[in-house]
Amino acid sequence: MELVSYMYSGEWHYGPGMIALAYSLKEMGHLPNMTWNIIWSGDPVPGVTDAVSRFGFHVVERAVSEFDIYQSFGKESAKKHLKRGEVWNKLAYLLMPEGKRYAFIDVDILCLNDATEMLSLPHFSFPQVFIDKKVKRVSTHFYVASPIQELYDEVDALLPTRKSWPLHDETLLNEYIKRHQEDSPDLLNGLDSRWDTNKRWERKFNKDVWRQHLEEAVLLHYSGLYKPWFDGTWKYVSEEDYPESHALWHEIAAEAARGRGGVNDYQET
Ligand SMILES: [Mn+2]
Repeated sequence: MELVSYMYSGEWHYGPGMIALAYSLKEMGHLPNMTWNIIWSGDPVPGVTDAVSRFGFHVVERAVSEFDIYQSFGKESAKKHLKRGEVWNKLAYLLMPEGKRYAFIDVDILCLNDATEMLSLPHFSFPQVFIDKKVKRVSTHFYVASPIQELYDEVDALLPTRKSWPLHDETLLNEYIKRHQEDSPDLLNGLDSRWDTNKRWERKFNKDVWRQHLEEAVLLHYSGLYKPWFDGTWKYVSEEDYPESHALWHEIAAEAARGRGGVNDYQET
């Protein structure tokens, strides 16, 4: 089992998120030393790899541009439908060598409780979320899978047929699962809400329910455009306020900075 993450290295990069996640996976998650494959779109953000290595992960960097990610799947005609590689980032595990299980993890996540169960999760373990009372879809900020040639080929065939992907890679995966679940009802290992706790629940549930979720959460996802580390610097979106979740992130990021021997170790760019 290895970890895989995709990192965008533009102006609003996720470097601080990755460092806080690495620290939390070690300290709260009790994960053993693992290989963490970081797939960079563009140049690596300085300091991130060192910080993650210092927490005990063996970092393997793959510098591929968004275009390379696309190209590795072939199909020239699909190029025009791509926006910043969004369709591909959470399918980045498909670029990894076959024969292993990978845990793909977004870097806008904190680990809050023991995550060692992750090591024994089977192929195609996804959190499942309801889009309405009946229909479930999988969510892709964290999942465990082995690269599948068939999925790779289907993505390649599907991409040129659509102009937009409302949920980007999630749309692709959900379509794939829908098509194959009839033949293989056991295709999917659905994960419970401990793997899918979201900062937005801070306003969706009352305080007691929200805090109960936090107590049990293995992973807390900071979804949406506005990330806690953008505080005071994000000029495009006036995003909603999640004071408890954001305070928690800052608390853990500060601990992570101390754990690395000082906040100034990490150079913001
Ligand atoms: Mn995310």
